[in-house]
Formats: sequence, C-alpha cells, structure tokens
Amino acid sequence: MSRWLPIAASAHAGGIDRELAIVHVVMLALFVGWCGYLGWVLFRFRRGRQPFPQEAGASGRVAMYVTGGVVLFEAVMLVGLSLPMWIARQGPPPQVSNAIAVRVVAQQFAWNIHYPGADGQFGDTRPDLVSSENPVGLDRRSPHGADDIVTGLLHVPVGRQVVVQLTSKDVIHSFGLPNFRVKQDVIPGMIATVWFTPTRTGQFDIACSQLCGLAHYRMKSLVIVDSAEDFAKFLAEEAAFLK
Ligand SMILES: [Cu+2]
Repeated sequence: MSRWLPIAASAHAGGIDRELAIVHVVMLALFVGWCGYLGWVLFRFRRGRQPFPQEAGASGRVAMYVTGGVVLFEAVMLVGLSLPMWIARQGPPPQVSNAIAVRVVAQQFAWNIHYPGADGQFGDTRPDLVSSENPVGLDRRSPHGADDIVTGLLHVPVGRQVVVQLTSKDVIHSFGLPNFRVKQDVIPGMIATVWFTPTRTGQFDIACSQLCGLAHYRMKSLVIVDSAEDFAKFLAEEAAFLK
C-alpha cells in the first residue's frame, strides 16, 4: 500500500497507512462478496426459472446470516479500527519535553507561520493589527511578542514533536500535509490543534485541502524538516532580522 502513497515522513504515518490498507482489503472482500451474490441472484431468479416476483421477499437463515455478518464486519471496522485511531489522533498530543509549538494562520490564499521565538511564548495577536506587513496581527509590544517569528515556510526539526495551532482569518481552509498524514480543517474563530513528529529531513508540501476560493489551487507552501543544527540556524537567522 505504502508504495502508492506519498512518502511517509511522520512517526504516526505507518499506523494510518496500515489502517488504510486494512480498510481497502476488507472493502475489496465485501465488494467481491456482493458481486458474487448479485451474480447468483441474477442466475437464481432468471425469468425462465421464476417468471413472477415473489412479494414475500427472501427468507431463511442464509440471508439472515449474510446480512448479520456484513453488519458485524462493519461494526468491527468502526469500533475496533477507526475509532481508536481517531481518538488517538484527535486527543491531546502526548506530553513530551522537547515539543515545539507553532501557530499557522490561514488566509486566502496563503499560510502564515508564527513561532513563539526564544522565550517559547506567543505574543498577543489582534485583528486590528493585521496588515500586509503583519499578516497575523502580532502585537510586538505585548509581553512575549518582541521575539516572535512570522514567516511563510514551516521549518520543523526532525525527530521532535510539532504541535500546530491552526486558525483562519477569512474562510474555512484545510491544512493538508500528505507526507505526514495530517489533514485538519482550519476554521475562522476556532483553534484546532494537530501534532506530528517528523522522521526524515527534506521538503514536503502543505496544500489547502478545502476549496476556499478562486486561487485555492495555488494555496500551498512547504514544510521543511531540518536537522537540529539547521533548525537552530533558521531560528537564529530569523531572530537576527528582528534586530
Ligand atoms: Cu484555502
């Protein structure tokens, strides 16, 4: 399965891919089963054998067992497979000491990336401060705002958990990172949190996955997974700009 999917670059990607593979195999089994059943029905109730419909419909144990079996099958998939993964992904991120936090503010048609800077705390943001020079409306004079970094590319360090707080300035977008198996709707007025741990360095796509307007198709950016040294260098270079 994984050879047909984008290169996996996060710690949880393997689990998602496994689940996708299981769902596809089970659905294939159901599809083949139903096709066989349809063929049998067409043959069994052909006009030569049964010229008139029977209004009472099908009865008997086999029909009951087959229907019950399919319902059970689907219930096991939902409760046994999908829900545990969904709960794990939607719950709070596992507490680790070296996680990095970043805000991502979507707008038609760009992604603004906001780092808390050296103090590790985000400065305040206010809608009335939003301008083309200050796309996230950062208040540089607020207690933690002076050292914050705002940029257009999402640099992250390899091997460290990244916790992303997502929000939007205008319409609903969707933060799609195919290589990290992350996709989350971004809704104005709400903060959605997603997290992942990059497992390999390189450049990967950020794509808006929700039709959000005329230029939706070019609402993209990059996740750049750096080594620890390169990430420190990136932060230092951005911090130097502020001086
Ligand atoms: Cu969008």
